[in-house]
Amino acid sequence: MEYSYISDLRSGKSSGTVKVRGWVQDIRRLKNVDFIILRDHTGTAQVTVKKSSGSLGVDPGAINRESVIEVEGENVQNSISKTGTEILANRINVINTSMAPLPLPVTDPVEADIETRLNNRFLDLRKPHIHHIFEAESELMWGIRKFLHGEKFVEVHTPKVVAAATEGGADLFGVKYFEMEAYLNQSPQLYKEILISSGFNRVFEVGPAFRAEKHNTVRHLNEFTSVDIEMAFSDHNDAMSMLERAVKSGIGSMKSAMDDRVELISKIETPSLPFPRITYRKCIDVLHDSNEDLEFGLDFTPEQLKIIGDGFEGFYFITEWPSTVRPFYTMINQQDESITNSFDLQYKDKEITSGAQRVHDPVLLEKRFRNKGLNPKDFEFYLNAFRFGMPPHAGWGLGLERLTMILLDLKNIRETSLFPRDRTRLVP
Ligand code: AMO
Repeated sequence: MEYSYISDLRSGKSSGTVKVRGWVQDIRRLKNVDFIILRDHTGTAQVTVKKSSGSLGVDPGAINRESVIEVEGENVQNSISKTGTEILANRINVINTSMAPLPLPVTDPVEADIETRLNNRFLDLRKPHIHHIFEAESELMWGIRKFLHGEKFVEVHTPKVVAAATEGGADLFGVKYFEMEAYLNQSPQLYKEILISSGFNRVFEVGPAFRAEKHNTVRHLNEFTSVDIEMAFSDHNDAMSMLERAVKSGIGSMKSAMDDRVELISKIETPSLPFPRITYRKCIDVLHDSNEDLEFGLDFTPEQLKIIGDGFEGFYFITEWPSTVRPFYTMINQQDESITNSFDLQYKDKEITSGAQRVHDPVLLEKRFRNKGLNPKDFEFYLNAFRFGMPPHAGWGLGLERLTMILLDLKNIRETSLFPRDRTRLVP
């Protein structure tokens, strides 16, 4: 007999005698009957063990919570049972016993603090509402992937152990690479651009990015998942259009797959396009009007982004960032050299994505390196790709954990990373 998932019992897909397996979430013992709440990744079912049934093979009272068992029995629809599904057990087999007590309860209504939860992440992830975050993230990513495939992007995989910094030298993790000095990559930026010179018209990558940022905040991880694209013969406006459509596709996928699992997701509105845009200069005016002054050429603080974000319902772009705050690869605006053809996608006060048209002229690129105090010689492998025919190009990098966090209205980015890496956490 094949095994059923618990959701199949509820939907009526499996009926009669069934076999299910999962974790013992709870056991309630009454005089003549024991109830086991059995959980698999699709839900919970009540397993009813009549004391008179005798020859089940095990004593339910001796099974520790969170042990893995399999149950064979009759599936009956039961509107009285909390789970809506009842299995009258004929046979129970304990596959693997859990130790007791549990270091973290799986069903406790009072949530433990985040550090205790992360220390015991394997148990924390068994909680359905925590598990659903990652199913939602997967659906979100699937919607973005599907969209990019439809737009003829090629998925690529670039090295994570590299010789040069892309997003500023200070935030690099150094690693020993045999007799050479190496770093963990901060972004696939240089490689995705090289691939444009290699004749890939459109590329995307979903992979880890490492930032040795020392600050411990609810928005930063030291290893995060970067969703990157790069497109040839394109500018920042093309990249923004691709981004808003990718985000919409991701949200659509998440909503249609998760509606019944996460109540909150049904409340997320599918955004209408195009997303509103505001220039950096206009943001300074907004800040000025609310008595917060910012000098042109500096980055916004979280408090300033909150004031700017208050003017928008949801997603919006901040465009035309000053060249002082954008990396060397960002294209200078042809009319005004103090600004760049760049953008950030914001949701309220949170930055989700950075992107830009890139410099494609190798002479200008060398100048940009020098202006930023960098030595072009350290980037020869990158510069070479610009010297033998590089098309104009543009792209963006999106933080997957941040997007999931804002969509699910979670307060800490660690909630959206399975095994977060932060300033003090390297285990599990
Ligand atoms: P940037 O450095 O702005 O741009 O990063 C892009 C996006 O990645 C996410 N992100 C982070 N998420 C969690 N923790 C962090 N420490 C962290 N740092 C960044 C954010 C951010 O918007 N090469 C460019 C992209 C490009 O122009 O294509 C880059 O990496 O959501």
